[in-house]
Amino acid sequence: MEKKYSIAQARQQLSAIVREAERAGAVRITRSGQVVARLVSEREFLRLARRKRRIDWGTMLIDTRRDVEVRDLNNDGVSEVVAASLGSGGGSTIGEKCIVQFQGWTPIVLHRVKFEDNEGTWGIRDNRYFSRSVSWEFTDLDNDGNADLVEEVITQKGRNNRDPIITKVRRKFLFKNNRFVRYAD
Ligand SMILES: [Ca+2]
Ligand SMILES: [Ca+2]
Repeated sequence: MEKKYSIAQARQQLSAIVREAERAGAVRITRSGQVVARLVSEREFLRLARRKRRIDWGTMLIDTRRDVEVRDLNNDGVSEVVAASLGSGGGSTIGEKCIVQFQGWTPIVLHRVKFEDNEGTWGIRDNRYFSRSVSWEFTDLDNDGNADLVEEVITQKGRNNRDPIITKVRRKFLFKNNRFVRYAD
C-alpha cells in the first residue's frame, strides 16, 4: 500500500518521502485528507510509461527461421529490429510481425501487425480457410533521407471449391521521432 503524506508533512520530510517512493514505487500526497498528487519514483515512472508498448516475451517466440533484420531506418545509431513472433499448431499459424527498438534489454514495440493462416487445416478451397499475410518495404516516402514503411496486408477468405477472395490493403507510414505515423500521399 502506498503511504499518504499531507502537503505539510511533504514540505518537512521531502528526502524521507523520496526514499519511501523509491522503496514502494509511489507515495500519495494529500490536501485536506484528499489524495491530490502522487510522487512516483523514476523507476516506477519508466515502468508505467512503457508498459503498454511492451511485448510479453514470456508468451512469444521470435522465429529466427524467418528473417530477423537489423536496420537503422533514421540513421541515428539506434537499431530498428524487424522480427516475427510465431505460434503454430494443428495446421494453423498465427503470429505477429513487429519492429522494435531496445532500451537496454527491454524491447519497445514501434509497430506490429498480426498475421495468420489456417491453410494446413482446411486447404484454400474450404470456406473456413482464412489467411492474412503482411509484407513490409522500407523506402523513403518524403525524401528526408530516412527510410519509411510501406505495408501490404493481404487477406484471403476461402469459398467452397472455388479460389479464395483476395483483398490487398496498402498503408504508408512515415518514420518520425521514432514513431510510425500514418501517411497519406
Ligand atoms: Ca534508428
Ligand atoms: Ca523519410
